[in-house]
Amino acid sequence: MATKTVQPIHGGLRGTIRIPGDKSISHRAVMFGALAEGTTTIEGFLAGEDCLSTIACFQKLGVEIVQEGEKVTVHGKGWKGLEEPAEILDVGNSGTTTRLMLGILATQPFHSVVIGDDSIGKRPMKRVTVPLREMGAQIDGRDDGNFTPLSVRGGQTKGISFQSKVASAQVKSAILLAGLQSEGTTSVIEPALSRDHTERMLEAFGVEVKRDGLTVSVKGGQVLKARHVVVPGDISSAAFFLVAGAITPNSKLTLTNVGLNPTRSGVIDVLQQMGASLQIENERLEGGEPVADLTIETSTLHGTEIGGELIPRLIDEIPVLAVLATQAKGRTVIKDAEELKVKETNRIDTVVSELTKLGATIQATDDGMIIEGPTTLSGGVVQSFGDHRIGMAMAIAGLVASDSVQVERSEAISVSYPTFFDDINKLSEK
Ligand code: SPQ
Repeated sequence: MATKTVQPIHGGLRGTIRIPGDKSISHRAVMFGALAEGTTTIEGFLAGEDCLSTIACFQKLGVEIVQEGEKVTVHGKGWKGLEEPAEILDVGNSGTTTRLMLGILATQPFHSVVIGDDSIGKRPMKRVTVPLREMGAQIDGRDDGNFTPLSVRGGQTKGISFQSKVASAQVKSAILLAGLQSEGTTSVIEPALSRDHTERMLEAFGVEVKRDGLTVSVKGGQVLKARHVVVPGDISSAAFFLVAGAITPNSKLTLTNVGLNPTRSGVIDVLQQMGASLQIENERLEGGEPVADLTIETSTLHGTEIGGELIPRLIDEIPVLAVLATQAKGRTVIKDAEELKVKETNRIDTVVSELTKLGATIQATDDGMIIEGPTTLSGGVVQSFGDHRIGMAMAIAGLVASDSVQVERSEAISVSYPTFFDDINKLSEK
Protein backbone atom coordinates (compact mmCIF):
# COMPACT_ATOMS: atom_id res chain seq x y z
CA MET A 1 0.00 0.00 0.00
CA ALA A 2 1.33 3.40 -0.99
CA THR A 3 1.51 6.61 1.02
CA LYS A 4 1.86 9.92 -0.79
CA THR A 5 3.08 13.06 0.97
CA VAL A 6 1.59 16.34 -0.25
CA GLN A 7 3.40 19.58 0.57
CA PRO A 8 1.57 22.89 0.97
CA ILE A 9 1.92 25.10 -2.12
CA HIS A 10 2.91 28.71 -1.47
CA GLY A 11 3.75 29.95 -4.97
CA GLY A 12 0.36 28.98 -6.44
CA LEU A 13 -0.78 26.47 -9.05
CA ARG A 14 -0.26 27.82 -12.55
CA GLY A 15 -0.37 26.54 -16.11
CA THR A 16 -2.52 24.28 -18.25
CA ILE A 17 -3.37 20.59 -18.04
CA ARG A 18 -5.51 18.38 -20.26
CA ILE A 19 -8.09 16.46 -18.26
CA PRO A 20 -8.05 12.68 -18.91
CA GLY A 21 -11.02 10.85 -20.42
CA ASP A 22 -14.39 10.54 -18.74
CA LYS A 23 -14.72 7.32 -16.75
CA SER A 24 -18.49 6.89 -17.26
CA ILE A 25 -18.19 7.43 -21.02
CA SER A 26 -15.11 5.19 -21.38
CA HIS A 27 -16.94 2.25 -19.72
CA ARG A 28 -19.95 2.71 -21.97
CA ALA A 29 -17.87 3.04 -25.15
CA VAL A 30 -16.26 -0.38 -24.48
CA MET A 31 -19.54 -2.07 -23.55
CA PHE A 32 -21.58 -0.64 -26.42
CA GLY A 33 -18.70 -1.34 -28.81
CA ALA A 34 -18.73 -4.99 -27.66
CA LEU A 35 -22.49 -5.25 -28.26
CA ALA A 36 -22.37 -3.47 -31.62
CA GLU A 37 -21.95 -5.00 -35.03
CA GLY A 38 -18.65 -3.92 -36.57
CA THR A 39 -15.50 -2.31 -35.20
CA THR A 40 -15.70 0.56 -32.73
CA THR A 41 -12.69 2.80 -32.23
CA ILE A 42 -12.32 4.90 -29.09
CA GLU A 43 -10.16 8.00 -28.74
CA GLY A 44 -9.44 9.67 -25.38
CA PHE A 45 -10.22 6.47 -23.42
CA LEU A 46 -9.48 6.66 -19.68
CA ALA A 47 -6.87 3.98 -18.99
CA GLY A 48 -7.78 3.95 -15.27
CA GLU A 49 -8.18 0.67 -13.40
CA ASP A 50 -11.99 0.74 -13.44
CA CYS A 51 -12.21 1.02 -17.23
CA LEU A 52 -9.48 -1.60 -17.64
CA SER A 53 -11.68 -3.94 -15.55
CA THR A 54 -14.50 -3.39 -18.06
CA ILE A 55 -12.16 -4.31 -20.93
CA ALA A 56 -10.97 -7.45 -19.11
CA CYS A 57 -14.56 -8.59 -18.39
CA PHE A 58 -15.67 -8.19 -22.01
CA GLN A 59 -12.55 -9.99 -23.22
CA LYS A 60 -13.63 -12.91 -21.00
CA LEU A 61 -17.01 -12.72 -22.74
CA GLY A 62 -15.23 -13.45 -26.03
CA VAL A 63 -14.83 -9.90 -27.40
CA GLU A 64 -11.52 -8.94 -28.99
CA ILE A 65 -10.43 -5.59 -27.58
CA VAL A 66 -7.08 -3.92 -28.21
CA GLN A 67 -6.08 -1.07 -25.90
CA GLU A 68 -3.03 1.11 -26.45
CA GLY A 69 -3.10 4.00 -23.99
CA GLU A 70 -6.01 6.29 -24.89
CA LYS A 71 -6.81 4.38 -28.09
CA VAL A 72 -9.05 1.32 -28.00
CA THR A 73 -10.38 -0.89 -30.77
CA VAL A 74 -13.39 -3.08 -29.96
CA HIS A 75 -14.30 -5.81 -32.43
CA GLY A 76 -18.02 -5.93 -31.71
CA LYS A 77 -19.80 -9.28 -31.59
CA GLY A 78 -23.41 -8.08 -31.61
CA TRP A 79 -25.89 -9.04 -28.89
CA LYS A 80 -25.84 -12.71 -29.97
CA GLY A 81 -22.06 -13.04 -30.15
CA LEU A 82 -21.05 -12.91 -26.47
CA GLU A 83 -19.74 -16.22 -25.14
CA GLU A 84 -20.23 -17.98 -21.82
CA PRO A 85 -17.14 -16.98 -19.79
CA ALA A 86 -14.88 -19.80 -18.64
CA GLU A 87 -13.64 -17.61 -15.81
CA ILE A 88 -15.16 -15.39 -13.15
CA LEU A 89 -15.80 -11.80 -14.29
CA ASP A 90 -13.79 -9.59 -11.92
CA VAL A 91 -15.01 -5.97 -11.83
CA GLY A 92 -12.29 -4.82 -9.41
CA ASN A 93 -13.47 -1.62 -7.67
CA SER A 94 -15.96 -0.57 -10.35
CA GLY A 95 -19.65 -0.14 -9.53
CA THR A 96 -20.35 0.97 -13.11
CA THR A 97 -18.87 -2.22 -14.59
CA THR A 98 -20.84 -4.35 -12.12
CA ARG A 99 -24.27 -2.82 -12.62
CA LEU A 100 -24.18 -2.12 -16.37
CA MET A 101 -22.70 -5.54 -17.12
CA LEU A 102 -25.43 -7.22 -15.00
CA GLY A 103 -28.00 -5.58 -17.31
CA ILE A 104 -26.24 -7.11 -20.32
CA LEU A 105 -25.66 -10.55 -18.73
CA ALA A 106 -29.34 -10.74 -17.75
CA THR A 107 -30.21 -11.16 -21.44
CA GLN A 108 -27.53 -13.70 -22.34
CA PRO A 109 -28.37 -17.42 -22.62
CA PHE A 110 -25.49 -18.56 -20.39
CA HIS A 111 -24.15 -18.61 -16.87
CA SER A 112 -21.66 -16.12 -15.46
CA VAL A 113 -20.27 -15.16 -12.05
CA VAL A 114 -19.41 -11.59 -11.10
CA ILE A 115 -17.03 -10.65 -8.29
CA GLY A 116 -15.15 -7.52 -7.22
CA ASP A 117 -12.94 -6.20 -4.44
CA ASP A 118 -13.93 -5.73 -0.76
CA SER A 119 -15.57 -2.38 -1.48
CA ILE A 120 -17.70 -3.80 -4.31
CA GLY A 121 -18.69 -6.62 -1.96
CA LYS A 122 -20.40 -4.03 0.28
CA ARG A 123 -22.25 -2.06 -2.41
CA PRO A 124 -25.99 -2.77 -2.84
CA MET A 125 -26.87 -4.63 -6.03
CA LYS A 126 -30.57 -5.34 -5.36
CA ARG A 127 -31.31 -1.98 -6.95
CA VAL A 128 -30.51 -3.74 -10.25
CA THR A 129 -30.89 -7.45 -9.49
CA VAL A 130 -34.54 -7.07 -8.35
CA PRO A 131 -35.78 -5.38 -11.57
CA LEU A 132 -33.58 -7.66 -13.72
CA ARG A 133 -35.19 -10.69 -12.04
CA GLU A 134 -38.58 -9.15 -12.71
CA MET A 135 -37.56 -9.03 -16.38
CA GLY A 136 -36.86 -12.77 -16.26
CA ALA A 137 -33.16 -13.21 -15.42
CA GLN A 138 -32.04 -15.66 -12.73
CA ILE A 139 -29.61 -13.88 -10.41
CA ASP A 140 -28.42 -15.02 -7.02
CA GLY A 141 -25.80 -13.88 -4.56
CA ARG A 142 -25.17 -13.08 -0.92
CA ASP A 143 -28.12 -11.59 0.97
CA ASP A 144 -30.61 -12.74 -1.66
CA GLY A 145 -28.71 -11.22 -4.56
CA ASN A 146 -27.73 -7.92 -2.94
CA PHE A 147 -23.96 -8.46 -2.77
CA THR A 148 -21.23 -10.01 -4.91
CA PRO A 149 -20.30 -12.72 -5.73
CA LEU A 150 -23.34 -12.78 -7.99
CA SER A 151 -24.31 -15.65 -10.23
CA VAL A 152 -26.32 -14.84 -13.36
CA ARG A 153 -28.19 -17.15 -15.70
CA GLY A 154 -29.67 -14.91 -18.34
CA GLY A 155 -32.09 -15.61 -21.14
CA GLN A 156 -35.13 -14.21 -22.87
CA THR A 157 -36.32 -11.22 -20.85
CA LYS A 158 -39.45 -9.11 -21.07
CA GLY A 159 -39.75 -5.34 -20.93
CA ILE A 160 -40.89 -3.60 -17.73
CA SER A 161 -41.78 -0.14 -16.57
CA PHE A 162 -39.50 0.47 -13.61
CA GLN A 163 -39.88 3.28 -11.11
CA SER A 164 -36.45 3.71 -9.53
CA LYS A 165 -36.29 4.92 -5.92
CA VAL A 166 -32.86 6.47 -6.52
CA ALA A 167 -31.58 8.87 -9.16
CA SER A 168 -28.91 6.46 -10.42
CA ALA A 169 -27.45 6.29 -13.91
CA GLN A 170 -26.18 2.80 -13.16
CA VAL A 171 -29.68 1.53 -12.36
CA LYS A 172 -31.19 3.33 -15.35
CA SER A 173 -28.48 2.01 -17.69
CA ALA A 174 -28.66 -1.61 -16.47
CA ILE A 175 -32.42 -1.79 -17.04
CA LEU A 176 -32.27 -0.01 -20.42
CA LEU A 177 -29.48 -2.30 -21.64
CA ALA A 178 -31.51 -5.37 -20.65
CA GLY A 179 -34.52 -3.69 -22.29
CA LEU A 180 -32.71 -3.61 -25.63
CA GLN A 181 -32.83 -7.42 -25.75
CA SER A 182 -36.25 -7.82 -24.13
CA GLU A 183 -39.74 -8.35 -25.54
CA GLY A 184 -41.69 -5.11 -25.87
CA THR A 185 -40.79 -1.72 -24.42
CA THR A 186 -38.75 -1.02 -21.27
CA SER A 187 -39.09 2.25 -19.38
CA VAL A 188 -37.21 3.65 -16.39
CA ILE A 189 -38.69 6.49 -14.37
CA GLU A 190 -36.24 8.34 -12.11
CA PRO A 191 -36.98 10.59 -9.11
CA ALA A 192 -34.48 13.15 -10.50
CA LEU A 193 -32.39 13.18 -13.65
CA SER A 194 -29.15 11.18 -13.36
CA ARG A 195 -26.27 11.40 -15.86
CA ASP A 196 -27.51 10.65 -19.38
CA HIS A 197 -24.38 9.28 -21.09
CA THR A 198 -26.10 5.95 -21.81
CA GLU A 199 -29.00 7.63 -23.60
CA ARG A 200 -26.67 9.88 -25.62
CA MET A 201 -24.28 7.11 -26.59
CA LEU A 202 -27.01 4.59 -27.45
CA GLU A 203 -28.44 7.18 -29.83
CA ALA A 204 -24.99 7.64 -31.36
CA PHE A 205 -24.82 3.83 -31.85
CA GLY A 206 -28.08 4.03 -33.82
CA VAL A 207 -30.56 3.07 -31.11
CA GLU A 208 -33.88 4.88 -30.75
CA VAL A 209 -34.26 6.18 -27.19
CA LYS A 210 -37.41 7.99 -26.09
CA ARG A 211 -36.94 10.61 -23.38
CA ASP A 212 -39.92 12.26 -21.75
CA GLY A 213 -39.11 14.24 -18.59
CA LEU A 214 -37.84 11.73 -16.05
CA THR A 215 -38.89 8.70 -18.14
CA VAL A 216 -36.56 6.98 -20.62
CA SER A 217 -37.79 4.14 -22.85
CA VAL A 218 -36.31 1.76 -25.39
CA LYS A 219 -37.90 -0.88 -27.59
CA GLY A 220 -36.43 -4.38 -27.57
CA GLY A 221 -34.68 -5.91 -30.58
CA GLN A 222 -32.61 -2.88 -31.59
CA VAL A 223 -29.17 -3.34 -33.10
CA LEU A 224 -26.14 -1.23 -32.12
CA LYS A 225 -23.95 -0.07 -34.99
CA ALA A 226 -20.21 0.36 -34.43
CA ARG A 227 -18.77 3.87 -34.58
CA HIS A 228 -15.88 6.12 -33.62
CA VAL A 229 -16.19 7.52 -30.08
CA VAL A 230 -14.34 10.60 -28.84
CA VAL A 231 -14.28 10.63 -25.03
CA PRO A 232 -14.25 14.11 -23.46
CA GLY A 233 -12.30 14.86 -20.28
CA ASP A 234 -13.92 13.85 -17.00
CA ILE A 235 -15.50 16.75 -15.10
CA SER A 236 -15.26 14.64 -11.93
CA SER A 237 -11.46 14.62 -12.37
CA ALA A 238 -11.40 18.30 -13.34
CA ALA A 239 -13.26 19.12 -10.10
CA PHE A 240 -10.15 18.40 -8.00
CA PHE A 241 -8.18 21.03 -9.89
CA LEU A 242 -11.06 23.51 -10.02
CA VAL A 243 -11.15 23.38 -6.22
CA ALA A 244 -7.34 23.43 -5.97
CA GLY A 245 -7.18 26.53 -8.20
CA ALA A 246 -9.90 28.34 -6.22
CA ILE A 247 -8.40 27.73 -2.75
CA THR A 248 -4.61 27.72 -3.27
CA PRO A 249 -3.17 31.26 -2.94
CA ASN A 250 -1.64 32.85 -6.09
CA SER A 251 -3.19 30.35 -8.50
CA LYS A 252 -4.48 30.62 -12.04
CA LEU A 253 -4.86 27.42 -14.02
CA THR A 254 -6.54 26.20 -17.18
CA LEU A 255 -8.09 22.78 -17.68
CA THR A 256 -8.68 21.83 -21.31
CA ASN A 257 -11.04 19.21 -22.74
CA VAL A 258 -13.55 19.22 -19.85
CA GLY A 259 -16.89 17.49 -20.52
CA LEU A 260 -19.75 19.80 -19.52
CA ASN A 261 -22.76 17.51 -19.91
CA PRO A 262 -25.52 19.34 -17.99
CA THR A 263 -26.33 16.19 -15.99
CA ARG A 264 -22.75 16.28 -14.63
CA SER A 265 -21.91 19.99 -14.33
CA GLY A 266 -23.37 20.80 -10.90
CA VAL A 267 -19.85 21.50 -9.58
CA ILE A 268 -19.63 24.52 -11.93
CA ASP A 269 -22.92 25.89 -10.55
CA VAL A 270 -21.69 25.49 -6.97
CA LEU A 271 -18.30 27.09 -7.63
CA GLN A 272 -20.05 30.08 -9.21
CA GLN A 273 -22.60 30.19 -6.37
CA MET A 274 -19.73 30.31 -3.84
CA GLY A 275 -18.03 33.20 -5.64
CA ALA A 276 -15.24 31.43 -7.58
CA SER A 277 -13.58 33.28 -10.43
CA LEU A 278 -14.18 30.80 -13.26
CA GLN A 279 -14.14 31.29 -17.02
CA ILE A 280 -15.63 28.88 -19.53
CA GLU A 281 -14.12 29.16 -23.01
CA ASN A 282 -13.98 27.37 -26.33
CA GLU A 283 -17.35 25.63 -25.84
CA ARG A 284 -17.90 22.92 -28.46
CA LEU A 285 -19.55 19.53 -29.04
CA GLU A 286 -17.40 16.40 -29.20
CA GLY A 287 -18.99 13.02 -29.86
CA GLY A 288 -22.41 14.36 -28.83
CA GLU A 289 -21.14 15.73 -25.49
CA PRO A 290 -20.54 19.44 -24.70
CA VAL A 291 -16.87 20.22 -23.96
CA ALA A 292 -15.02 23.42 -22.93
CA ASP A 293 -11.80 24.79 -21.45
CA LEU A 294 -12.02 26.14 -17.90
CA THR A 295 -9.81 28.72 -16.22
CA ILE A 296 -9.97 29.22 -12.45
CA GLU A 297 -8.17 31.66 -10.17
CA THR A 298 -7.70 31.96 -6.42
CA SER A 299 -11.04 33.23 -5.18
CA THR A 300 -12.77 34.65 -2.11
CA LEU A 301 -15.46 32.11 -1.36
CA HIS A 302 -18.58 32.01 0.78
CA GLY A 303 -20.63 29.09 2.11
CA THR A 304 -23.72 27.78 0.34
CA GLU A 305 -26.44 25.13 0.43
CA ILE A 306 -26.16 22.11 -1.87
CA GLY A 307 -29.18 19.80 -2.14
CA GLY A 308 -32.21 18.61 -4.12
CA GLU A 309 -31.89 18.03 -7.85
CA LEU A 310 -28.36 19.40 -7.82
CA ILE A 311 -27.12 16.31 -5.95
CA PRO A 312 -27.16 13.78 -8.83
CA ARG A 313 -25.38 16.43 -10.96
CA LEU A 314 -22.38 16.52 -8.59
CA ILE A 315 -22.59 13.40 -6.43
CA ASP A 316 -18.98 12.31 -7.06
CA GLU A 317 -17.65 15.85 -6.48
CA ILE A 318 -18.97 16.15 -2.91
CA PRO A 319 -15.74 14.96 -1.21
CA VAL A 320 -13.72 17.75 -2.88
CA LEU A 321 -16.55 20.29 -2.49
CA ALA A 322 -16.29 19.61 1.26
CA VAL A 323 -12.61 20.62 1.04
CA LEU A 324 -13.66 23.77 -0.83
CA ALA A 325 -16.20 24.57 1.91
CA THR A 326 -13.49 24.45 4.61
CA GLN A 327 -11.91 27.47 2.86
CA ALA A 328 -15.16 29.41 2.32
CA LYS A 329 -16.50 32.03 4.71
CA GLY A 330 -19.57 30.85 6.61
CA ARG A 331 -21.62 27.68 6.64
CA THR A 332 -21.99 25.16 3.82
CA VAL A 333 -24.82 22.65 4.13
CA ILE A 334 -24.83 19.53 1.93
CA LYS A 335 -28.15 17.66 2.13
CA ASP A 336 -30.26 15.07 0.25
CA ALA A 337 -27.04 13.15 -0.43
CA GLU A 338 -27.77 9.76 1.25
CA GLU A 339 -26.42 8.05 -1.88
CA LEU A 340 -22.93 9.00 -0.63
CA LYS A 341 -23.28 6.16 1.88
CA VAL A 342 -23.22 3.47 -0.84
CA LYS A 343 -20.23 4.60 -2.90
CA GLU A 344 -16.71 3.07 -2.74
CA THR A 345 -16.85 4.03 0.96
CA ASN A 346 -19.55 5.70 3.02
CA ARG A 347 -18.39 9.10 1.76
CA ILE A 348 -20.22 11.03 4.48
CA ASP A 349 -18.24 9.15 7.15
CA THR A 350 -14.89 9.13 5.33
CA VAL A 351 -14.97 12.82 4.32
CA VAL A 352 -15.93 13.88 7.84
CA SER A 353 -13.39 11.63 9.62
CA GLU A 354 -10.44 12.60 7.41
CA LEU A 355 -11.13 16.34 7.24
CA THR A 356 -11.63 16.35 11.02
CA LYS A 357 -8.09 14.91 11.36
CA LEU A 358 -6.85 18.03 9.50
CA GLY A 359 -8.71 20.37 11.85
CA ALA A 360 -11.80 21.15 9.74
CA THR A 361 -15.05 22.14 11.43
CA ILE A 362 -17.31 19.55 9.84
CA GLN A 363 -20.20 17.53 11.09
CA ALA A 364 -21.96 14.55 9.54
CA THR A 365 -25.73 14.59 9.14
CA ASP A 366 -28.11 11.81 8.05
CA ASP A 367 -28.09 12.96 4.45
CA GLY A 368 -24.90 14.97 4.08
CA MET A 369 -22.66 17.25 6.13
CA ILE A 370 -22.32 20.77 7.54
CA ILE A 371 -19.03 22.64 7.24
CA GLU A 372 -18.02 25.95 8.85
CA GLY A 373 -15.22 27.98 7.32
CA PRO A 374 -12.76 29.32 6.71
CA THR A 375 -10.34 27.07 8.62
CA THR A 376 -6.57 26.83 8.32
CA LEU A 377 -6.15 23.10 7.87
CA SER A 378 -3.28 21.43 9.70
CA GLY A 379 -0.88 18.81 8.37
CA GLY A 380 -1.37 15.18 9.35
CA VAL A 381 -1.92 11.60 8.29
CA VAL A 382 -5.15 10.76 6.49
CA GLN A 383 -6.24 7.89 4.31
CA SER A 384 -8.27 7.03 1.27
CA PHE A 385 -9.81 3.83 2.71
CA GLY A 386 -9.33 2.52 -0.84
CA ASP A 387 -11.65 5.21 -2.24
CA HIS A 388 -10.05 7.17 -5.12
CA ARG A 389 -12.16 10.28 -4.58
CA ILE A 390 -11.36 10.44 -0.86
CA GLY A 391 -7.64 10.05 -1.62
CA MET A 392 -7.69 12.89 -4.17
CA ALA A 393 -9.84 15.19 -1.99
CA MET A 394 -7.37 14.77 0.89
CA ALA A 395 -4.42 15.48 -1.41
CA ILE A 396 -6.09 18.75 -2.48
CA ALA A 397 -6.63 19.63 1.21
CA GLY A 398 -2.88 19.07 1.64
CA LEU A 399 -2.10 21.84 -0.88
CA VAL A 400 -3.57 24.47 1.48
CA ALA A 401 -2.66 22.88 4.84
CA SER A 402 -0.13 24.50 7.18
CA ASP A 403 2.13 21.43 7.02
CA SER A 404 2.53 18.30 4.90
CA VAL A 405 -0.34 15.82 4.60
CA GLN A 406 0.34 12.11 4.18
CA VAL A 407 -2.34 10.28 2.20
CA GLU A 408 -2.31 6.56 2.99
CA ARG A 409 -3.60 4.01 0.47
CA SER A 410 -3.03 6.59 -2.27
CA GLU A 411 -2.78 3.81 -4.90
CA ALA A 412 -6.61 3.85 -5.03
CA ILE A 413 -6.39 7.07 -7.08
CA SER A 414 -5.40 5.11 -10.19
CA VAL A 415 -8.99 3.81 -10.37
CA SER A 416 -10.04 7.05 -12.10
CA TYR A 417 -7.02 9.39 -12.41
CA PRO A 418 -3.67 7.56 -12.79
CA THR A 419 -1.80 10.81 -13.64
CA PHE A 420 -3.27 12.88 -10.76
CA PHE A 421 0.02 13.53 -8.92
CA ASP A 422 1.86 14.23 -12.21
CA ASP A 423 -0.73 16.94 -12.90
CA ILE A 424 -0.25 18.47 -9.43
CA ASN A 425 3.50 18.52 -10.11
CA LYS A 426 3.03 20.12 -13.54
CA LEU A 427 0.92 22.92 -12.08
CA SER A 428 3.26 23.57 -9.17
CA GLU A 429 6.51 23.61 -11.20
CA LYS A 430 8.08 27.06 -11.32
O1 SPQ B 1 -18.30 3.10 -10.91
P1 SPQ B 1 -18.42 3.54 -9.50
O2 SPQ B 1 -17.48 2.73 -8.64
O3 SPQ B 1 -19.82 3.51 -8.96
O4 SPQ B 1 -17.89 5.06 -9.45
C1 SPQ B 1 -18.44 6.30 -8.95
C2 SPQ B 1 -17.19 7.24 -8.74
O5 SPQ B 1 -17.06 7.96 -7.75
O6 SPQ B 1 -16.37 7.26 -9.65
C3 SPQ B 1 -19.27 6.20 -7.69
F1 SPQ B 1 -18.72 5.73 -6.70
O7 SPQ B 1 -19.20 6.97 -9.98
C4 SPQ B 1 -20.51 6.57 -10.42
C5 SPQ B 1 -21.51 7.66 -10.07
O8 SPQ B 1 -21.54 7.93 -8.70
C6 SPQ B 1 -20.43 6.37 -11.92
C7 SPQ B 1 -21.77 6.37 -12.58
C8 SPQ B 1 -21.89 5.91 -13.99
O9 SPQ B 1 -20.89 5.88 -14.72
O10 SPQ B 1 -23.02 5.58 -14.39
C9 SPQ B 1 -22.91 6.85 -11.96
C10 SPQ B 1 -22.92 7.30 -10.54
O11 SPQ B 1 -23.41 6.25 -9.73
P2 SPQ B 1 -25.00 6.01 -9.54
O12 SPQ B 1 -25.08 4.88 -8.55
O13 SPQ B 1 -25.53 7.28 -8.99
O14 SPQ B 1 -25.57 5.65 -10.82
